[in-house]
Amino acid sequence: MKILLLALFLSLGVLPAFAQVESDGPKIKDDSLSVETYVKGIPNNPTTMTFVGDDILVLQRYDGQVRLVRDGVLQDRLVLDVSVAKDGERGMLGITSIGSTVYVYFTAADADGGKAIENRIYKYEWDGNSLVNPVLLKTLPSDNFYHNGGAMTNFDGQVYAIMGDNGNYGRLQNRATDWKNDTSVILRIDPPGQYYAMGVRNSFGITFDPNTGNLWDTENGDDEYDEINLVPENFNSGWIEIMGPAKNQEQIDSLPKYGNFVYSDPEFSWQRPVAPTAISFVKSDKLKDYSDSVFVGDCNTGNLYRFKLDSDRTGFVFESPELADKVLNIGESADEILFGTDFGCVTDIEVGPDGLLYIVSLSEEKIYRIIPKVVAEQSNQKPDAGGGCLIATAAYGTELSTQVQMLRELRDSVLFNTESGTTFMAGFNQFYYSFSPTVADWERQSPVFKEFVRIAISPMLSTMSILNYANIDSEQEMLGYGIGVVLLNSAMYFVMPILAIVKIRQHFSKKSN
Ligand SMILES: [Ca+2]
Ligand SMILES: [Ca+2]
Ligand SMILES: [Ca+2]
Ligand SMILES: [Ca+2]
Repeated sequence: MKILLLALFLSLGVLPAFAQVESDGPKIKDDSLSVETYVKGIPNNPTTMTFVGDDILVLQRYDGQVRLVRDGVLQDRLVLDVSVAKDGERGMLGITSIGSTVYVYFTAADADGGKAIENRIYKYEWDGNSLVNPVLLKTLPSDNFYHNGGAMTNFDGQVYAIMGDNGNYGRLQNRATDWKNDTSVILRIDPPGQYYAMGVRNSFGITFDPNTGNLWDTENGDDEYDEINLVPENFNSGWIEIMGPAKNQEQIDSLPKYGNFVYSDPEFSWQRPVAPTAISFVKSDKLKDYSDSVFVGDCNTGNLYRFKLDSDRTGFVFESPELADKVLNIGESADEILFGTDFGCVTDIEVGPDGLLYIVSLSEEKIYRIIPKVVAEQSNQKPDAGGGCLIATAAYGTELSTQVQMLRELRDSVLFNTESGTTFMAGFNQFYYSFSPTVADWERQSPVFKEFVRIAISPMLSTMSILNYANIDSEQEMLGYGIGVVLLNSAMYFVMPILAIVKIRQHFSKKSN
């Protein structure tokens, strides 16, 4: 019986739990949450990531590649490969996306690891497999290997990028001397526009507060004062004259005027530099306790910081009197803002479409994720992560096709509603995932095979749709209808797939020889 059902539900499936808890890795303070390694072994300095649907695109700084993470697995095939410089802080630096439009920031070179030409921001289209149709939107200087910025974000259809001083010291750096365009600024990239902010030494993190629409950044100081800033439009962060809070009003008044940019102090500073990087707000049903928080990573100490926002979300609240001056001075305790440790060099933090918090660690070559323990346990018992249907998805090109939606509906509303359905899915899942990614890959590689699968699963899909129309609310009915549909399909789907897979295997092994 079980085998018959396995054949029947060939095209249904649920994500396996690839992620696993590491024994010695990052630690976090909140006992109700755990840290999982979501992906490991991302080579060549992973920097920033962006979500496209349920997939992650992650950048490799040294080789100019964009890699795809699908269902927690780093895919072999390339999404994009450009030539980048990799000395100092150059390389594949920033990525952000709006729907299927993806923006990438990198230091272009004549060859990987070669001579830097300039920093570039391209726009691409994500076709589900690779980044296509490149459009060069912006070139930026890369005169020096340091302070090349690179972090990008978007809000309300506007794309922003941040650029460091790159060794230039002129009017954009609060000096009344010659100056170079497009340094120490936050830029409006698409649509293009005037500088959003100036006076930034260097930065590896900008993000928007989804609740207020306010922009925030992290900034890297010289030998003291790293910063977190609320960044209103026409913000002047004060570099090179001021880093960290201004000493007094005279110091602020002495800044040379540039346009209508206005200086303000950071919301928080570390007197001893930690090299803060990514910054992220947490709007998530699964992490509701942190809706009033900002998470920040760093590259020097491996810490993950959590800051509590004040009621109008324009600054932080601290309990410790030591932090009342908004500065973690040398010798003061970071306890209150310390959320996690041992994350290595953090280069990106983002809430995924599943509401979990994802963290890229460049030094550990991993993406971690923070998940409520109750959610982790639930997904182990009932491994429904809302994905699946790999074969049908590949055959019909998109998860949004009516056929794939029908299968998903069937799985969620019919199968999971009965005990035998749920039990079946748990067992089926293991079996299905032993071969379905391979079949799905074949489909993507071969249009002929894809068409074949589409034709082959069509009769099954139409008979299975009976289950959706049938009013199944008891165990007997579930089994009754199930057996009926199985009998309709078993002859075809027992013999056919086995024959097909054997044939295709021969075909592909011949091809690869
Ligand atoms: Ca990101
Ligand atoms: Ca390359
Ligand atoms: Ca500043
Ligand atoms: Ca202090």
